Amino acid sequence: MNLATIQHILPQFGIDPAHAEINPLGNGLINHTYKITDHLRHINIVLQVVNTAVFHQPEDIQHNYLIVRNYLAQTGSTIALPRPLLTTKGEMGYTDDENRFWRGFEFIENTYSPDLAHNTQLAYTAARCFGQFTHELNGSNIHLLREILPRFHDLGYRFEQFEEAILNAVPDRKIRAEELVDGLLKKAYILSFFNSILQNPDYRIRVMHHDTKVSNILFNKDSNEVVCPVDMDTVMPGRFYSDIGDMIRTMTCSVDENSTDFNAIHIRKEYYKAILNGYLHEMAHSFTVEEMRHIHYSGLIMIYQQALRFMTDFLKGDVYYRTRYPDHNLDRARNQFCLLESLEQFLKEEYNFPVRIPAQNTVVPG
Ligand code: GN1
Ligand code: MG
Repeated sequence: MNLATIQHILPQFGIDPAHAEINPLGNGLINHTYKITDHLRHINIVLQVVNTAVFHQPEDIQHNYLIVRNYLAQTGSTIALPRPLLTTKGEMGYTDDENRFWRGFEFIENTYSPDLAHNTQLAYTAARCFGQFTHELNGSNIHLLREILPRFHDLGYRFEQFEEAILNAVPDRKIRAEELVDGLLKKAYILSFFNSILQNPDYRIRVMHHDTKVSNILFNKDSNEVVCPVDMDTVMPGRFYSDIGDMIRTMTCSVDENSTDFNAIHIRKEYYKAILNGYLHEMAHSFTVEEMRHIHYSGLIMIYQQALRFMTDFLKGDVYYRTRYPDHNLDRARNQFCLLESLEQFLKEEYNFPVRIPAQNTVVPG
């Protein structure tokens, strides 16, 4: 986003661009986020432009945000989400002439968000934070929440999109991806498990964050305590595997999803356990017996899904994720595939997890 565009928007939020400093914040693949320093009023705000090609109804994001924020506040939760900033017209956001949706938040001072889970303590703390989030929203009315991105973490849907992308692939990309595509097709046992839970009421519909990277948590700079989770764009109804699974995906590996050092990709046992312990510390009593039993499927589902999504985008010619070089999505898919294989290996060794047996009656030890 160029500077002039942002400057042009600032008056909508009551900020004089002549006295404002603009700095990029975070590194999301979908939305752009900025820290705006208003030198006249001596305040900082967070300004975000929501990608409406992905989020067709940004009002729904704001709707869910208010419901969740109010519920947490009313029930005395320690999770206090940033106050949304209204436009000068008193609205929750501003749509510009190019149909981009802009919204603002209070900037919470003296906080930071880690780029990686640098130690197991941090992984544990992050897992507790997202566990607490879902746990404390247990009593809220899930029907009030809108499904912001339909079928977002629906593995069946992601697999369908993957199959469709194979059929219609850009020819030279299809060739470059062939071996990996085959590898991905062979992991469809995870899909069988997924399909088996869909109509089963023992797997509840819960409020899920759906993007549980450690960089989506604010920590206090002095105490290093959690302040709150952020990036609520995908807060909506979901199932047990989403949040813990995405933490396993993003925190158990020593390198991130953009790394091409494929040999370095492996599940770090202590991190896996820290995430499980932290999440279950908050969620164990909320989970049903079935959810607890199949908790180890969480990482498998989420890593497999992300591999399929990156591969799908590669085959379609990079239409969704922001990329920095031509094979970026292919490399990301390979990265996630390596992580998936490492997780399978780890689960087998550590929990004697029978990942290849049809999942329906699988009992997960310990
Ligand atoms: C996207 O933009 P970001 O980084 O918050 C994506 C997530 C993926 C992630 C992969 C709306 O999140 O689902 O896991 O990239 N969000 C959307 O890095 O598709
Ligand atoms: Mg996000």
